[in-house]
Amino acid sequence: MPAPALSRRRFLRISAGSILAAQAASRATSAAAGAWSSAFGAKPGTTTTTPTFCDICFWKCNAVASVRDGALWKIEGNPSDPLSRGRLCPRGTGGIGAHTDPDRLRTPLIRVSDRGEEKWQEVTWDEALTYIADKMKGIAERHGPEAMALFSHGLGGTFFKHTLKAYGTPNISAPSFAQCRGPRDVGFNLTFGEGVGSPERTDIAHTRCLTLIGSHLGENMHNTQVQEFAEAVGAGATVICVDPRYSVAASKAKYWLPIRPGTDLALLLAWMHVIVTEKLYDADYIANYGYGFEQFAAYVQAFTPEWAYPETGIEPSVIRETAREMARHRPASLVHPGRHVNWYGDDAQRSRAIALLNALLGNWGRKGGFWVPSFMDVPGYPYPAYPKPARGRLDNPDEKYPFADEAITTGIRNATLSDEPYPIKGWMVYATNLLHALPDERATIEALKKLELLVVVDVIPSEIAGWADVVLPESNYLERHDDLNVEYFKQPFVALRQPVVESPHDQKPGWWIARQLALKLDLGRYYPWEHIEDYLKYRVDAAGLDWATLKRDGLILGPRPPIYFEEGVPAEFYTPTGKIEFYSNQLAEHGFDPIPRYTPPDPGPPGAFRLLYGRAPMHSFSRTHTNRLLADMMRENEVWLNATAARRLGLRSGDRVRLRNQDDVLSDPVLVKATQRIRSDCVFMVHGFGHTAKGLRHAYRQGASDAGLITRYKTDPLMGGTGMNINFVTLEPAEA
Ligand SMILES: Nc1nc2c(c(=O)[nH]1)N[C@H]1C(S)=C(S)[C@@H](COP(=O)(O)OP(=O)(O)OC[C@H]3O[C@@H](n4cnc5c(=O)[nH]c(N)nc54)[C@H](O)[C@@H]3O)O[C@H]1N2
Ligand SMILES: Nc1nc2c(c(=O)[nH]1)N[C@H]1C(S)=C(S)[C@@H](COP(=O)(O)OP(=O)(O)OC[C@H]3O[C@@H](n4cnc5c(=O)[nH]c(N)nc54)[C@H](O)[C@@H]3O)O[C@H]1N2
Ligand code: SF4
Ligand SMILES: [Mo]
Repeated sequence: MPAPALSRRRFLRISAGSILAAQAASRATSAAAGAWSSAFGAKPGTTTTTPTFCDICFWKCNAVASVRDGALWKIEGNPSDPLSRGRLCPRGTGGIGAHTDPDRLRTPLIRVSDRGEEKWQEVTWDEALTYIADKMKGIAERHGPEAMALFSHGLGGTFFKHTLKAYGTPNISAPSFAQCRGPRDVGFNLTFGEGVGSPERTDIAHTRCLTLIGSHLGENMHNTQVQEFAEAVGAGATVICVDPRYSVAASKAKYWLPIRPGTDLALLLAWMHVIVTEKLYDADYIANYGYGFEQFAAYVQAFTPEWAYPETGIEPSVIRETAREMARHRPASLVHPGRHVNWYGDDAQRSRAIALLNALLGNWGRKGGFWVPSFMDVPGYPYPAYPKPARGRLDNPDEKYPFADEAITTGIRNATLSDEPYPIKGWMVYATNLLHALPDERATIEALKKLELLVVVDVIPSEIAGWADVVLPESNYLERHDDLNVEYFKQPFVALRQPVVESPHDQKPGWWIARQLALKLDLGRYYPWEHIEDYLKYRVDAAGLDWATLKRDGLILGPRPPIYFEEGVPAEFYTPTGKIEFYSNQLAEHGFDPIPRYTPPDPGPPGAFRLLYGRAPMHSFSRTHTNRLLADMMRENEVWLNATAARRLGLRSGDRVRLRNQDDVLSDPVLVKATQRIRSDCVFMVHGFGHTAKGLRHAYRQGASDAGLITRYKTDPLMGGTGMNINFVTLEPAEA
């Protein structure tokens, strides 16, 4: 386990009393917007609207869904929502297509042939859940309940986590740590004593200078961030965009730095060198709040822009100019911490360097930098205590990764493959397509083959569902309740997801599935409530909030508390020294570099391109490609290839190629996009395409899968994250 100080987090808590005024205000808004009523039992010719929150990604924008003549008609942003501010992203608006998707899972299925052959028998819920419960009881008897693991992504997993904890396993994990934001939060935690959270605590709206290191806002469609980015650009903020690719964000930038991939840490050290040697940093802020600045200042002396130039390919004059520009605007100068940061295996240290650069700008707790979030105090449900597992978590044996403060998905996979530190016999997988989300698909398949039980809860017949023994079809987010969203934000709120329309077939909500499974496992005492509304109402009442108001408005806002040091938020840092740690004793004690050190990336085989990947505005991960509305805007992905390199290879835009990686894995055919918008040492593709599950009729073999080519990864020694930008490909023409 990490040192206790590392995971210590304190936030402002907002009590129920202070909310009453805000509630009155929100009632006024919703009365003006017309009262929202339930769509169930709606008469023909009528339109009903129901507030809920979106689940096409994890941003959880509050939305208002309209049902006209009994059919889902449109979904819009909820005007009183601080996240969406009344506007959804294209994916949220296209959520209708998730409800009407003809490829959806319709009934529970049990496998009737070999794993992965996707041959099923339709069964009743009772048959499916009895089958699973019997298998789980057998696993618990023979191997202990810790031999079941749960992979679960998103809020919908709440009740599966509850059932699995009641069953007695500590092995619960999500790809959001070791495949997404883990290194960033560890790097910031080591520096400021807190992570950046989700939604990120970045004050993009008020910044005067925004530095983006790969964060491709505009393609990365996290709603609030994109809106604030547009505002900042509109207000004339300087944008510095560091990306090997001319991203949408780069097109808004004053400076585009097309960096050699994998060398960002060299650039960060050189920027810090300039800011320190030219004394451009916030000296008072550092004197008050910094620890180990002298050692840090001495350390960065060596990293001149001239040193960084051959590494990064960025001219020394540009490094100096951008460093000065950044410093000129401090503290309203923000170096975005990014989100998906598992790139090269040194990611926690790169993220720590980003944190240190921000610290030099004196922007933590300051307007235009990082605000301090708060949340409303909503008590949990008073369940009986969970049984104490006989064996601890197995994803990080002997604390090999001492700063991993969440479970490591790939650690559970390793344990499944090696039976060390103890065997894993069953996986339950909720809302995560592990074959697209985890690197090294072959290792995942090997692990799946070893299992005694694989249960997948999904909404479409995804690749991971194709390997399951039992597939459970969940009601879509527009058709169900989930747990409350108690949001940590600059303006805290509590939000309700509630059904807008009925499930079209025999799908069931997650809470119902998890509860029925618990009953079959003789764990009924963990579900004293019968319907989720009883559970939700309990929590809302216990928080002193009004259930009827929440149902009607979809969210209850707390008052906007102070969010900056200058507004009176105490400047506290929850590191071991209570200061911003320019020098980290914790890291030194564990044998790591106390100040980040740069190691050049592996250049890869001659003639090969580094494989980079990212987002498209109209798709989420691997989950939206059967959504007919979203697929209409983008049916397949392309491989971005530098135009000069394309000419050399005799390729043109619109040609179809296959990508072959360093381990001889060949992709499906994919269109070439020959463009000057990318460096000549890398290619780029949008993640999540190239589906191979046969039930995904509309998405089947459309485009190519980046995940399939990510056979290698480099593990972050601090926290176990999987750096995935270390694969290389060559291109060959696809046969007609
Ligand atoms: N190669 C590669 N790997 C990556 C990434 C990458 O860019 N490239 N990105 C990484 C990042 S940043 C992240 S956050 C992760 C994301 O990883 P995941 O969260 O696993 O993302 P998806 O691939 O969309 O898989 C989600 C699955 O949940 C299902 N689903 C959708 N809605 C529901 C629902 O309401 N109920 C249920 N039960 N299931 C539902 C979808 O059909 C899909 O099968 O992937 C990581 N892995
Ligand atoms: N539309 C849409 N939006 C999303 C999502 C989605 O699925 N769809 N997913 C959400 C989630 S969970 C996440 S984590 C985020 C991920 O989005 P972000 O955190 O913004 O970005 P990444 O996926 O890390 O990075 C992709 C960008 O990094 C660049 N890049 C690659 N290698 C390097 C490098 O070595 N150095 C530098 N400087 N840049 C490099 C790529 O060219 C690309 O522009 O997006 C979120 N928003
Ligand atoms: S950012 Fe888009 S997809 Fe994500 S929750 Fe908001 S509207 Fe939905
Ligand atoms: Mo992510």
